[in-house]
Amino acid sequence: MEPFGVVGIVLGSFTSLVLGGLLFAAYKLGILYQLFHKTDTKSSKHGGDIVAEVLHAHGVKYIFTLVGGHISPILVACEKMGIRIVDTRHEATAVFAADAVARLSGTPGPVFIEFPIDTLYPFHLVSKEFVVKNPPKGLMGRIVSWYLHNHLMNLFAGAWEPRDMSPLPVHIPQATDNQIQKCLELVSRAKKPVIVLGSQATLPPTPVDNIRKALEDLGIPCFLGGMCRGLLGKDSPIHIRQNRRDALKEADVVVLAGTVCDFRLSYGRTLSRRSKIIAVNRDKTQLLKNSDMFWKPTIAIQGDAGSFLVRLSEGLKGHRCPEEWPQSLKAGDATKEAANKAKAEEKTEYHLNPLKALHCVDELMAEDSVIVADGGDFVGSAAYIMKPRGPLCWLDPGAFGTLGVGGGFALGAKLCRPESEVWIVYGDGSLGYSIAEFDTFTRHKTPVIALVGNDACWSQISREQVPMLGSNVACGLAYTDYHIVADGYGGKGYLIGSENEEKLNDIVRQAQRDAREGKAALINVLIGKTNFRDGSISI
Ligand SMILES: Cc1ncc(C[n+]2csc(CCOP(=O)(O)OP(=O)(O)O)c2C)c(N)n1
Repeated sequence: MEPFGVVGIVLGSFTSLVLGGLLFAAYKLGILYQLFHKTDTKSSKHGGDIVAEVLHAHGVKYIFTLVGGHISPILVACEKMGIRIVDTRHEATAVFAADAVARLSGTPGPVFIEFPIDTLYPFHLVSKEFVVKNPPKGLMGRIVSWYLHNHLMNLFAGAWEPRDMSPLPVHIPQATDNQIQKCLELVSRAKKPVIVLGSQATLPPTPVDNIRKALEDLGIPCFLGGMCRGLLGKDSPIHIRQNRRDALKEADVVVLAGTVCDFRLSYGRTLSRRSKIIAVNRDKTQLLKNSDMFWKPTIAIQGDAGSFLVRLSEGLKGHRCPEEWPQSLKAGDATKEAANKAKAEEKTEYHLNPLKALHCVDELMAEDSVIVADGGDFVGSAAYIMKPRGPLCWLDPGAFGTLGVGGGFALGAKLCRPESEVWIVYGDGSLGYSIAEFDTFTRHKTPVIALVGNDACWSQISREQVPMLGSNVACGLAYTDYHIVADGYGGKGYLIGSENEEKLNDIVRQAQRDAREGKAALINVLIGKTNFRDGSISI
């Protein structure tokens, strides 16, 4: 090879290396992007406007918030767009309110998005922040200034170009025809089938009323947990509320529809090895949780529980579960409920029997009521005694029992269902997290009703901490005048103790009237102790 040729090749590859490097740097620094997308330095538009446009395009009706400069542009733009801004007294309430709206309206779940603040304000304000007060002298100073200017221009390059803001499709896994066929065969042969439904079964796309109809057509006894409480209405012949453990031991086929084998089903140990188990869950990890260790699915389907139940009932048209089975379980319910009623009439050593207060509200509450559960023992009792009247009429924090959801859930629920009575059943401990939201209920005209079981104690914890560890440390509260706090925030507060126990019904009715007239109400019921919750999980 000629010596000049060698030099030429070496130079050629060096030049392309340099060119490639420059191109890469221009790409990384956004210089290439700026060649095709201009920066409008005169526009007063800002990133908050784009967020508002996207939310609007997604049909968002409410924003729950607690204001801050880092989100002001979003709030102002959303308000202009006609989205209602509901400002709360604690951010946690804002999040719980959004969660409630998602659950009641069908937006599928939470998403976290973080915006750097310089993406949210208009060019003329952001550009001021990019001016270096004391730039270094010489070449370094020039490089820093150029870098910041370039970053600024890049940030706004093409920012206001039209773009598609419509919602992205959601992928929902579904059972295959083959899986459905196998399930039809199992269920059609079953003598004692049981369906256990968890919150996931209420998620879109299947409307809850269609799921209810499917379950009624199947005639299979159902246990309803989480958001499914109320799915079958108040007095359904196939809704079984008590003795779940015994029913599951006796069942020959169990359908876990969106239910997870976590601590609530003793990690799957509640299921019998003799039963055929059909498990349906959208999420694979949840679907198989603790399987092979404590339980074994006969058929495990990664799919939507609601759609599965509808297809099951369509496939089994004309077939019904033998009547005697739900009837025998229902008889067990009647016995247990009669015992609960009798327990509610027992006198506690001091103050009111908590079960009595719960029975009273259950009997008087409106048929369209939404019940929000926030607490420990008092709320645990409510879950047995109060009967949600229909689908999506019960909101609780779910598996972790996170205290503090009350104010936010109720706020979201009242906005979604302004005509409905919204009840919050609170323990006195959990009330403390969101009592300040009575201010929000007043300002935003969302008159809900709170029933507070005030035992001056974090009872669910105390109940086991004292016998196990011999101390009540950190479990004590006081019989605080929470009703006065509600008054102070512009609501209506009532106190019920043993001395005015006979007024319980009247006060509940008065609170209902207050809510209809636009005032949030709080009934502070001083309660005594019962052994109703002994033996239940308390962590
Ligand atoms: C955010 C949060 N903190 C702590 C707990 C633990 N915890 C579970 S039940 C409970 C007691 C609740 O007391 P209260 O609301 O007064 O209801 P009660 O049990 O007295 O009826 C506590 C502290 C929890 N579940 N969530």
